[in-house]
Amino acid sequence: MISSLVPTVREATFDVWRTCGLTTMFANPGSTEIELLADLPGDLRFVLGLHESTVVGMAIGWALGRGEPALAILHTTPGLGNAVSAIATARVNRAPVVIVVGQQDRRHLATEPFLAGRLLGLAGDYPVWVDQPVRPQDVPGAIMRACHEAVTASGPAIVIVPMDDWSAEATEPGERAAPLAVARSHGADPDVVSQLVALLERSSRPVLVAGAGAGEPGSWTALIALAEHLGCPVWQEPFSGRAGFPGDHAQFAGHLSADRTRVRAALAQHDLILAVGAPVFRQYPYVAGPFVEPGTTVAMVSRDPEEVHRSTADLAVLADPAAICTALVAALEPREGVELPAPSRPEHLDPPKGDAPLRAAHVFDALAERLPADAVVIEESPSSRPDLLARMPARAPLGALSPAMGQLGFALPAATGLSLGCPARAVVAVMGDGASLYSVQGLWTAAHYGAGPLIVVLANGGYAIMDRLVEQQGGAGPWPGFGIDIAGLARSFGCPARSLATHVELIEALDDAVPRLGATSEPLLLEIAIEPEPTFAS
Ligand SMILES: Cc1ncc(C[n+]2csc(CCOP(=O)(O)OP(=O)(O)O)c2C)c(N)n1
Ligand SMILES: [Mg+2]
Repeated sequence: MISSLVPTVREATFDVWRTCGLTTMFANPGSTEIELLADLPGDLRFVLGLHESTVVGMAIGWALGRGEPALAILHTTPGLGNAVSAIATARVNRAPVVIVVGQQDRRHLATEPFLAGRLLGLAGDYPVWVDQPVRPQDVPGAIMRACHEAVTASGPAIVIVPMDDWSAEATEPGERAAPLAVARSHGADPDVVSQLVALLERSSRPVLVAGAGAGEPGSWTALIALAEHLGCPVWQEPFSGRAGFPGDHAQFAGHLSADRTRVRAALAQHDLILAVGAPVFRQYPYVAGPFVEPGTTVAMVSRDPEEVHRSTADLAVLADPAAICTALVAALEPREGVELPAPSRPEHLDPPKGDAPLRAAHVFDALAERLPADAVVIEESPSSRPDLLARMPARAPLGALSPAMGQLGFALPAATGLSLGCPARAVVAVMGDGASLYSVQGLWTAAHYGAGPLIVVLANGGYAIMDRLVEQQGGAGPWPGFGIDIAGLARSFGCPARSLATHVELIEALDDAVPRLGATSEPLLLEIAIEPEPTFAS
């Protein structure tokens, strides 16, 4: 950064253009683009077109001729409207063009002032990507992402920018939702692999982060091989939809937390982070600041273009994780004697004393001791999720699944579908009592069609996570607790069910049910009374 002053969104955008090689802009401007274009720095070249279809047409020619993305600037509805036929041409001629469209001032857009544009759908579905950044600070990252989107999909990508955004203060480049560089690989292209090899060879303390995208059997095996070759710790990405690495492996460090402060702390001792099958990074509560400590290099590999394009990484690789991991093992010297973290596995919880109630951890420990290594555990127990993940490590591909969209009511039908699809596999859904009520009628289907999952319902009498979250805000929620006879409901749908409250009952029920999993064509629901967790941290 040249000056000590906080750069504006406009200055940060100019830096993005320089990084992306977008220093020539084709434009036909209007009043909504004055803030952007007044007193352009000398290294940015402005080329005026006298109608917007010629603006985009020139950008197409530039992009196709140079084999690089081009930049076009258009003026709200009149400009974008006039350019639509050329935008369609860019799509069909496969020209990567980044189009910045000016918009009226955010502060009175709601009142539809003169030149306020309904821009989002104006070019139809010809653009490969369209974005209206949620806040001014997201504009530079959105334009960088548009460049990646345009190149990956070979077409026009649009970012709509209200005129007052340009003068807003920018955030640090390390907080942009776009990687500095994207490499695209069919299989494991040597020039792409060599970029990752160079980063790993330069790194003295690398760390791997496994994501849901490494959960398929091929990636699972290839990532284990890479981790063992590098001798480095492996974390599971925050709030993952699926395990990408065995939780019982000696190099498994744990599940990353879902806020930036704790992600930074967990990865602080490493100079290189390589996320495999995961974006950088999935979060839950918003916390300001960068994802990593200054000086840390971040790379990621994913087959999902959206994950690649929005990751806050130095290098993002669009490729098959299995192919890349295998190629890295072949290209790198094995590392010996790297210090591994002591994984923070919770102590086994002793049975409750006297009349003390069961806790979720008792259920998790008892299940983990009994389930076969290839069991599928579908987690949907919001307030005890971190404990479940820590106590019930995935040991095989598909060993741990979660509703990645936050949709309660997924685990029960997913367990039914899994049991029907893979009848020889032990399938367990662990659900909150609240969660179970979103899909309890699914038990009828499981019973009727002979699916054999075990449905464990943690009955704590309400929405414990909501209670903990509202307490953290210093308030109280208006939602009541509830005591619903879920085992009774299950029986009414034709599903065998039991209600349990003691450790003895728990052990006896699991000793009976678990050995039959994968061999039974009858579902079973266990409603287990537990006390609500006293605290919650995602
Ligand atoms: C379909 C749907 N509606 C609402 C929510 C919001 N929500 C998240 S957690 C929660 C309460 C969960 O209660 P429960 O399953 O009993 O788990 P506990 O917090 O008690 O562990 C709710 C309502 C959601 N995630 N999905
Ligand atoms: Mg509950």
